[in-house]
Amino acid sequence: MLKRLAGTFVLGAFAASVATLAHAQVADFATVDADQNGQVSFEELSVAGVPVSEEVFQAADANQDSVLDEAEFSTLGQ
Ligand SMILES: [Ca+2]
Ligand SMILES: [Ca+2]
Repeated sequence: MLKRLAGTFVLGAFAASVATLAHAQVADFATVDADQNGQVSFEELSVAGVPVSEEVFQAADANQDSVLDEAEFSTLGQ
């Protein structure tokens, strides 16, 4: 019983830390925009280690120009 409770607690703590990390990475547009051109490409996201799938990237790219501006970037993960 005690062992089972401890396992649940560890899993919960792990999930919380992953969620915090993902949120912090997605929020920092200037860091992800490696060439500082005001737009983030899918490649820049990958290099920055942001866990975004191609489907999520395309869904966030509202004007379909294959890059995310800061407004489009802010919709990632929402
Ligand atoms: Ca860029
Ligand atoms: Ca765009």
